Amino acid sequence: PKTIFLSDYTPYPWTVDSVDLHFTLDPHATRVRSVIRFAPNPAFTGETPKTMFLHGEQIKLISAQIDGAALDPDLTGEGLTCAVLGGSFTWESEVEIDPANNTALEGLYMSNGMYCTQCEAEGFRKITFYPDRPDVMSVFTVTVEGPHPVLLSNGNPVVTENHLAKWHDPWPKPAYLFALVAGDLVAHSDSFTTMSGRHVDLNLYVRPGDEGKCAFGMQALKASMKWDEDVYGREYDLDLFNIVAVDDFNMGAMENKGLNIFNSSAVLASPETSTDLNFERIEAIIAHEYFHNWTGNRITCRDWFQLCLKEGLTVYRDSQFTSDMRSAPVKRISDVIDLRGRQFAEDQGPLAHPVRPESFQEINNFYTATVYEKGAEVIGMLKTLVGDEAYYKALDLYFTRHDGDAATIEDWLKVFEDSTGRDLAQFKRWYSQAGTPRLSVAHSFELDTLTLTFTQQTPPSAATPNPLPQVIPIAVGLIYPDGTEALETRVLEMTKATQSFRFTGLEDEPVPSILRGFSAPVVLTHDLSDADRAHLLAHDTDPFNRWEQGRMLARKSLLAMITEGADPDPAYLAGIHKVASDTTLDPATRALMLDMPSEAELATVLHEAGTTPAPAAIYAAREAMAEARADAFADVAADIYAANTVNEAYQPNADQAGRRVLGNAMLAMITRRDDGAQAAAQYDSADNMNQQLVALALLVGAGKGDEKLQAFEKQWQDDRLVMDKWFGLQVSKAKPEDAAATARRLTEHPAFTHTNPNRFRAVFGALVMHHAGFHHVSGDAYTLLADWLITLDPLNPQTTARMCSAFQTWKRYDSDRQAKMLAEITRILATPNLSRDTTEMLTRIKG
Ligand code: DPP
Ligand code: ZN
Repeated sequence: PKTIFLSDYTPYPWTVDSVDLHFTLDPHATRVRSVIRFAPNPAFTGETPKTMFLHGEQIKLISAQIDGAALDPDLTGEGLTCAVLGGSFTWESEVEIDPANNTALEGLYMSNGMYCTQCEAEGFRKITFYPDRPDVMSVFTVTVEGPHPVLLSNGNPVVTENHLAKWHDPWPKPAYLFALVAGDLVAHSDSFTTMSGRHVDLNLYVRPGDEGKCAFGMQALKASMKWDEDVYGREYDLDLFNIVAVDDFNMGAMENKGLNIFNSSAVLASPETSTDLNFERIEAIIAHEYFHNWTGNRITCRDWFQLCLKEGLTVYRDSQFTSDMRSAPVKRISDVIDLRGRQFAEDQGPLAHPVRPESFQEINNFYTATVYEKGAEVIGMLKTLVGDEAYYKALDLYFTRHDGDAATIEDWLKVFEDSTGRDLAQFKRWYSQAGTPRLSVAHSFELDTLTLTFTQQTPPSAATPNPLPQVIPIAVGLIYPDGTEALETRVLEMTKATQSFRFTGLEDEPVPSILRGFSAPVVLTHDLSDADRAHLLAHDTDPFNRWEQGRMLARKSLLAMITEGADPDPAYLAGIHKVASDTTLDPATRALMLDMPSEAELATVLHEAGTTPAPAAIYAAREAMAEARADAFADVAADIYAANTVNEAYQPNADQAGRRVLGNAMLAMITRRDDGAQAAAQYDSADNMNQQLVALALLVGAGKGDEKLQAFEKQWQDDRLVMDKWFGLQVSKAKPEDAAATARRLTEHPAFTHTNPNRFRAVFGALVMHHAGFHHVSGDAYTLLADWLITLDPLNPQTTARMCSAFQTWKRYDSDRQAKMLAEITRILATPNLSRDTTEMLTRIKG
C-alpha cells in the first residue's frame, strides 16, 4: 500500500464549478450519470497538466465524454486518466454500480431494502468518477429516480414527482458530504425558526415501526440549533434539515449537508428501549453532526490530515453543549474517564500519532480518540489560555475569514494569533507531537511563599522520537488547612521543560489543587500525602479535582492490592461512604465518586509505572474491592437505593438519570448480599430500559440471570437495538474464563450477523472491552477475535480494522500473552488479499 504524506500536498489543477448527478436506482445495476464542469484553478501554480486523473473504485464505466467527444480513458483499480486540453471543459459520464453487494458500507449501499450513502472519507469514488478530495468543493444538483416513496439528497428540493426527485444544494461542498437516501420511510416532522426568522422544516426519517422512537432526537436537534445560535451565533442555512436512521452503518453518524445519516443506535430512542446513557449519547451525537454544519461543512478541511480541524472543534462544541444541557462537572469527569481509558492507551502504544498525523495509508484508520478527543482537549486548552472572550472573538473571525474554505490547522491558529496577538508557534506542538506529556510537580513553603516547580517530559514514540516541551495551561487553586480558599483558580502557563511559580502573601501553608478541571491532557504526578488528598476531597472548590482526589485514593488502593496483595484501604472506603451519603451533593456527583477505575485504566497506569499488568490480578482486585464496598455500605445501601428511586414518569434528563445511577450503584452492592432478590424485583417492575437492563446485568453478573435473559430475549427479539444490548451484556458480564466461550456461543445464535456492524460490535466490542476476559491466559479470545476479523475483512474492512485496535496493547503484557497475540496478528496479516485498512492497522500495531 502507498503512504500519503502531508508534506506532499498540492492544489488540484482545476476547480469544479458545478456537478449534476442523475441516479436511476436498481439494487444490482444502479446507473449514475454525471455532468461536471471543470475550470483551471487559479491557485494551481504549476504547468497545466495534459491529463486528468479522476478517482473511481468498484464502478463500471459505461461511457465518458469531454465537451461531447467520446473518450476511452485508461482505467486502473483506483480511477481513470484521460487527456485534456487547456481551459474549461465539461466532463460527462455514465457508470453502473451494485449497491446490493456493497457490504463495506462505503459509497451507495443498501440496508434493509433502503438505499443510503456514506462518503466520508473516500466513499464518493465508489459512486462515480470524481476528484474525490475535500479541497475540491462544488455546487451539486442531484436527480434520483426510483420506485420509492422517499427520495432524498442534499440541499433543497426542486422537483418532487412520483418516483423522481430533484435536489439542489446551493452551498459548495466537497464530495464527502454528498448523500442520497431512497426507501419506504416515514417522517417525524417538526420545524425551527432561526434567529433571523428563517423557517426550517425538520424531518427525522425512519423505517415504518420506528415512529415511536423519534421524539427525543427531534427535541435534541432543535435544542442544538438554538444553542449554536446562542453560543456561537451560527444560524442554519437551508430551508430543510433531514436526518435518516439506518441500521447498517460503520460510524455513529454523518454530517452530510442538510441530510445527516445516522446509525439507528445514535438517533432512535424511547424510554422502553433506551438507557439513560443512550439518551445522553444520542443528544450529543445529534448536536455533534448538526454543529458540523459550520465546523466541517461551511468550513471544511483542505486534506484529510486536517481532520482534527473539524472533529476536534466539533467534539469540543458538543461537549460544551452537553455541559450546558446537563451537568458541566459530570460531563467533564466523564470525558476525562473516557480520555484516559481510550486516548491515553492509544498514545502509549504503537498506534500513537499526533492530533494532526503526517502520513497515512488508509485515512479511515485515523478516526481515532487522538484526532477526536485529544483534538478537543487542544481546543479547550486554547480557550483556557486566551480566555472566553478572546476565544469567541477568534471564532467569529474564523467563521468570517474562512467561510467557504477548505482550511488547515495553520489557518485555524493564525486566526487566534491575529485576533489575540499571541505567538502560537510552540502551542502548535500539540498538533504535531504524539504522546502524552508527563507533568510532575513539587511544592515547598517558606514564610508566606509557596513555590510550585513543574517538570514536563513526553515519552518518545515512533511518531515523535524527539518531543520538545509543550505549552501547558495548568489551572491551580490553593486551599488553606481550615478548608477556605487561599487562591481562586489561576492559570499558569508552562512553556519550559522545568518551571517554577511562586505564590506570596499566604497566611498559612495551603494544599495546592493542581490541574483543576483537567486543564491539559497530561499525566500528572503530584506527591500529595493521603491526608492532603483527603483535605482536597473534602474542601476543593473545583469539582473535577474533588473527584480526582477520590479517584487517586481508589487507584492507589487498587494498585497496592494488585501488586502487593494489600487489603482495600479503609480510609478510601470511609471516604466514599461519607461522600455517597452526603445528601447535600447531587446524586450524579455522588455516583461518580463511587465509580472505580476500570481494569483497562489500571492496566495503563501499571504499564506507565513500568509494571507488567496481570489481567487476572487486576480483575481479582476490583472484585475484592467491590466486595469490601458491599460490606462498607451494608448499613446505608438500602436507604440510599430507596431514597433515589424515581417514582415519577421516566424522563431522560440529568436529574432523573443521576438518581438512577446512584441507586443502581447501591443495587450492585445489595446484589452481592441478597442473592439477587432486589435486582429481580427491579427487573420485574421496571417500566423503562435503563432499570430493566441494569437489573438484568447485575443478575447475569451474579450468575442468576438465565431465566431473565430468556424472558428478555422473548420480549425484545424484534427490536434490533435492544437485542444488541442483550448480546453485549452476556459477554461483558461473563466470568473472565467464560468470556470467549460466551462470545463464541452468541455467534451461533440465529440473530447474530457479522455484516451488521452494530451486532458485530455488540459481541466483539464487549469481548475486547472485557479486559480479563479478552486477555484470559488461555488465549481463546485472541483466537476467536482473529477468526472473525479474517471473516469480516473481505466484507467490511473499515469495521474490521477498527476492531484490530484490541491488539494495540500487546507489548504491555507478559511474554506468553505477547506471543499469543503476536501469533494472531501475524496470522491475520498472512491472509491473502487482506484489506489496506486492516493491513495498515496490524502492521503499525506489530511495530
Ligand atoms: N461522521 C463522523 C463524525 O461526525 C465523521 N465526520 O465524527
Ligand atoms: Zn464529527
